[in-house]
Amino acid sequence: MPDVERTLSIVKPDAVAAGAAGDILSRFEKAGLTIIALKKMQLTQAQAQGFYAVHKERPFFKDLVKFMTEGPIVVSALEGPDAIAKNRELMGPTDSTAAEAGTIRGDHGTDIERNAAHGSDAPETARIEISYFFNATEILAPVEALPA
Ligand code: 3AN
Repeated sequence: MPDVERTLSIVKPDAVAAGAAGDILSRFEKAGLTIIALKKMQLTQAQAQGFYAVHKERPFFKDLVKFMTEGPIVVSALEGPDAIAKNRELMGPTDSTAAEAGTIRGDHGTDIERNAAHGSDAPETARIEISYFFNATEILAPVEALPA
């Protein structure tokens, strides 16, 4: 049995501006992932810098922060069997020019930076990234976790 995992997804400003947020969320649901938290927001510079802090020494950091703050994003927490790998498979590779048609980045991305979507890369980063955007009351708890 695959592990039931949670992952953080971001529909990035390029895909939101193109009106592709609904298509992208629908791909997650069709693949068996459940949206357990969802919001639309525009990141401040500080929020984008904090989210991508692991990349702060990389040459593309400044441009990445500029891109991620240029317009609204749609952030969701997804839950389901192998959610982390499944989301990354649906997205395709980081570089949209290398992504196959039928993947999110192949259909909605432009290049390595303007690549339509983000997905967590491991369980520990998923936990940190979900809590960066959602507090406990914003995440749908499984029924069995609710008090009787
Ligand atoms: P992924 O989002 O596929 O896990 P990461 O974590 O390596 O990729 O990179 C985070 C984000 O930084 C990417 N989604 C992309 O927007 C941007 N990025 C990564 N590598 C480059 C690069 N060489 N040039 C420009 N932007 C990049």
